Amino acid sequence: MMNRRTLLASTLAAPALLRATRANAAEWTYKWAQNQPASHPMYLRAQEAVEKIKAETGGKMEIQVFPSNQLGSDTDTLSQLRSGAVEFFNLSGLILSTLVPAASINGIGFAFGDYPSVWKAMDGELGAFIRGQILKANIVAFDKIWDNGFRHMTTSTKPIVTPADLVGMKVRVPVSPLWTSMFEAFGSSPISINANEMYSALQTKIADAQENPLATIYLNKLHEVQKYCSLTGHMWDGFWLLANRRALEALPKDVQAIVTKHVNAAAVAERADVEALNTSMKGNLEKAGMVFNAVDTAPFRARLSSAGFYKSWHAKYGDEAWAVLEKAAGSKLA
Ligand code: X2X
Repeated sequence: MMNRRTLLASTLAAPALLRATRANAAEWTYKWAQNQPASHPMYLRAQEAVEKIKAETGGKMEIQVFPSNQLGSDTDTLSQLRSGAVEFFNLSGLILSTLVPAASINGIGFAFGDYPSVWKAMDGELGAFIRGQILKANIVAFDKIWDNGFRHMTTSTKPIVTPADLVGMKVRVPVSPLWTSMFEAFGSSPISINANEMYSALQTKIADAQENPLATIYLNKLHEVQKYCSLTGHMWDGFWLLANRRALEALPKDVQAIVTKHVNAAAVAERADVEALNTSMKGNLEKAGMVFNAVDTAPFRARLSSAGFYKSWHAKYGDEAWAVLEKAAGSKLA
């Protein structure tokens, strides 16, 4: 509540504040959209980056970060990024694949077994290949992809122990042909739902299961509507930081360089934060009542194989892209 004294103080302070704002009037005011809540390192590190960008450009470049899909679902925000209504957007390459088909390739089931191989691939040849494809759609992907994590199954009904447990299960998946295809290969009934409607879809039992990294599960409170977590680690997924190309190139080169430097550094810091969270969140989720089980992944991978999943995606991406993926994965994916 404002009493007389604070009211007076704020009235007196106002002119000085106004002057300060005018002196530092931003020349560019851009929007940066994300789908995770403000408690997620993706938001915290983005916030840090925009403050550094503002300081280093003397207040000329002002970027506002919008967490929790405040500007719309991922599908909507991708349209806004293309039109220029939103200038920056963290988006899973798998969802971006509705526009840039090759962008889902890192999500192929069981391609990566650990973080070092993920970063080697995404900071190396595979990531460069994907960013090249994204640029063809007039969208710029900054070099360093942000971590979402290795994805695990959660359900409200039963633990997933063998591939047979997935048969017939209504699984919420993000809006992406790769996800649908993968859960069809498992014999599930995948339902495409954007992240901003995931909680309510699970709550109302439109879906009985979903899959996400532990940090994302916890920070989105999915333990409130899911009981079991089965550590399948069936794929790794990250968030590219995308920029509308026209908006980025409208900035002077030195401002572009400042933005690039800080967002890439933020991504690298976010990776460490999320990796730590993805380890520590198991305890938090258990305390919240979630029941965990370890999973032998070999039969799941064999199931994808026998369902023709690898063969059909190899054909879709083409030999060249598939060779880059297999090289990064360090094994044949068939
Ligand atoms: O929608 C999801 O499940 C999420 C949050 O992991 C993605 O952005 C792909």
